[in-house]
Amino acid sequence: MERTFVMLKPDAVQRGLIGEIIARFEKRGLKIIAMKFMKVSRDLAEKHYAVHKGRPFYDGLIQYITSGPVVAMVLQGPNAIQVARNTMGATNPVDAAAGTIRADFGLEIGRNLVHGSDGPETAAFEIGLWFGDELEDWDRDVDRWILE
Ligand code: D4T
Repeated sequence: MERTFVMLKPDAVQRGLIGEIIARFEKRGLKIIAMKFMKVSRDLAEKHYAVHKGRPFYDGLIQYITSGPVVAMVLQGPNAIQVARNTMGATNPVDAAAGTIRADFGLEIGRNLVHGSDGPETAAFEIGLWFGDELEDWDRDVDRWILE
């Protein structure tokens, strides 16, 4: 089953949206197999966003992501990477479809509330970076009503 890394960024935490955002992933049917509430160190932020180093928004992005606690998690399910990204909406909330997290709660790309891995390799890298092997797969009784 596919796994993806999702992070509720500091604006989501500061605005009291943790519950509402996690509920959307849960209700969709994705299974949480790891989760932690934590402050992000500069070192972790730089590793996570290494692909963006040198881009004009990089410094602001590192500042934003290290500015307060985040909620990091690993979600599991069929096509979890794409399903999570569709649930979040386009990177820029202006372009996000109505009903997605970024459209419903956001206005600007620099405060877009959530992060989700963008492909299988990124997901493997990010899950390893944030959680190592601290994943807890579990039997969810309701799965037979979510997965055929
Ligand atoms: P994340 O990584 O936060 O889930 O976003 P995406 O995967 O959807 O988008 P991304 O990697 O292209 O961008 C990473 C992060 O940088 C911020 N950003 C991006 C920004 O502030 N200004 C910009 O012009 C871009 C392209 C938003 C998300």
